[in-house]
Amino acid sequence: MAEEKAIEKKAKVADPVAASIDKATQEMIVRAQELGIDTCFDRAVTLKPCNIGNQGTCCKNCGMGPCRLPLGKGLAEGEEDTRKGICGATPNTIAARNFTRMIAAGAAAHSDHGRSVAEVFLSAARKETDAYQIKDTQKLLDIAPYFNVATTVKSEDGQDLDRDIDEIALEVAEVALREWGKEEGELLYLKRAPQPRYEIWKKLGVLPRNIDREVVDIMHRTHIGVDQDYKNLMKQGTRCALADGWGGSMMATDLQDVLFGTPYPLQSEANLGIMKDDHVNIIIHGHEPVLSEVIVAVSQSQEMIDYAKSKGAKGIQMGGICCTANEILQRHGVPLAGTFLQQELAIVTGACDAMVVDVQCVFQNLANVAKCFHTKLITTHPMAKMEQDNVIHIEFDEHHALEDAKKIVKLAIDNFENRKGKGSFIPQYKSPLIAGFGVESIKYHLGGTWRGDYFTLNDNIINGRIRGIGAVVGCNNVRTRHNEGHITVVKELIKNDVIVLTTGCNAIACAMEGLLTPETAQVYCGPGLAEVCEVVGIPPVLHMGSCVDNSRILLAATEVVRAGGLGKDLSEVPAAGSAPEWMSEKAISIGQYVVASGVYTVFGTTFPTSGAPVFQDYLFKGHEQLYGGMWDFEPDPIKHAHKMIAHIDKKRKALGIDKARERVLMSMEDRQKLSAA
Ligand code: NFS
Repeated sequence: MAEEKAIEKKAKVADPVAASIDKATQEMIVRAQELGIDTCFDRAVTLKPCNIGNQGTCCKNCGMGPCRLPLGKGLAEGEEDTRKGICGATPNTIAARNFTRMIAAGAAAHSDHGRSVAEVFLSAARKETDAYQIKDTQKLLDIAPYFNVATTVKSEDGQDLDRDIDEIALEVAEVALREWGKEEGELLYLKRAPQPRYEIWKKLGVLPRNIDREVVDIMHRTHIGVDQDYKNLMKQGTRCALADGWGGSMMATDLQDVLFGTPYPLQSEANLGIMKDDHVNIIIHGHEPVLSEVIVAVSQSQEMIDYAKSKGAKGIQMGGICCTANEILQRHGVPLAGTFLQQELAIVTGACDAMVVDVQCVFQNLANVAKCFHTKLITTHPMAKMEQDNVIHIEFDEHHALEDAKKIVKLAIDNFENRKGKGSFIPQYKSPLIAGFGVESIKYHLGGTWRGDYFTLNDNIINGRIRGIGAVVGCNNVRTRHNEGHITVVKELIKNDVIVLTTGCNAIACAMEGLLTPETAQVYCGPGLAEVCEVVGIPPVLHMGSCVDNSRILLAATEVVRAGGLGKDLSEVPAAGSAPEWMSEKAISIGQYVVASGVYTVFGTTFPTSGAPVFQDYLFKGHEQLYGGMWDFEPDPIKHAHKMIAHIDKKRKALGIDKARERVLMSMEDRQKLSAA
């Protein structure tokens, strides 16, 4: 009997190879299981998702429900859908309400992150803090006009004089911060989109008024008894998503760049193997770089390095998880410790002296895992605390940022000696990478010194060496094999000459797989893309930052339109979006603003509207008529990539550049035949 129970128990843990394609992850899953510590991979085996919620047709917006309307075997051709909730809500209404609420939550998370940055920016502009200064004055001058802030003043004799940079910073900070709650008008950054795109949004009535209002509007209209028309719900969903992509997220990126520096390509490494046995290991996890920036600076100070050495360590090794990882990587080269699904595993190494978290994508189970080791788990944000008693809360405030950061780093160093004799296990896997691409650096790299612009990229798309652009982004989802979707989609795209722009956990997955190096081009790319990468010296997969930095992808695509030859609007560019392993509400908000920006976007894993086919059809096909971009769902990664490629080819054909590609990709044999003829 006891034996049976043991077998039963054994059967309920994850199979490491089925759970992840990554060797480091597999080893750590095994180690956790040996130590009797459960991780998300094991919990996914025992905890099945709800099949009704999964379809988007469970309504729990009032106390009469939850009203659960599963689709069952589906509807026969012509069969009427008679499902309805207590109030009469149809599956379309319920799925649309749930979907728009996901957008609201996602937009709120990104945009509140943006607000925090704007607040710190204001403090810096007012010189209330020593920890932050304006680092990139050129970027400040570049963005000021979008906030209607003048960068020059007229002298008495009519000459343009440069305005004081501090004055500009202060005005930008004040105007930017107002974007969250201003009473009238529309978001200022919307005008950064190509004019025809802006006109579409205007015509359809989806120009966001301010950021907070669009979120509140969704919460109101999805309350019981308000909006009961799925199209009208999605109109607001779009408005809110645009407030994220072309508002909160875009301002987060820009203000971070001004404060912390605009990223330029740099080298680093990725995966759990970046941790070091003889160093103090500090893992930073979460999203907002206002804290991590200062922690990185403090941990690199001689004072702290000496202190670490005095405690017997050789130095301090920082590593990042999730989007904080991408932020400190792209600006400082701090290595990536892993993706969203590796957060518990970083502690299971036994070598993590402190894990510092702020907001978003942080597992509550970290506290339970930390209990089994010496690891100090430190929460830092007033909005994100944990109930477990082993968690230390050090509230971070920009006004005493340096002291807070010092306290945290010291705590980690003091904890180093508690690791002694307990044994650690760091999986020996890491890959080299190049990260830190953005609108500015693409301009430089693909434009060259003489023609610093997007013409070269456009030329290569027009002549067919580059087939198109794939934006592959988003999370890991434990319901699918860790990183398999990400890597398969990306490899299939570059094999077919589609250059990939990546952010978020996809960027980390690509880094772990070694795809973020120029050498990758010769191994995995089709001949056209390989040639371009070799000539220019870039990887075929460009790391563009964290998830709020998807705004960089929007602006890069806008530059492509501006450079000419590839249409007048984003919807005409041979490009497609993808989130092969999405899981978060932020991903839904991103998907919606990318679709509303005119881009075909495919999601993998699962789709949260499958129980409402009419509504889903509206997202998948109806949106194309409205926005020129639409959603799609494809869990098979190879088919997923080929749907993107088919869309890219459709756009090439519409632009009349499909023939060029056929010429470029002719084999040597074909060419010889031609010249013989
Ligand atoms: Ni994006 Fe960042 Fe990762 Fe998904 Fe979470 S880290 S903001 S939400 S899981 S990509």
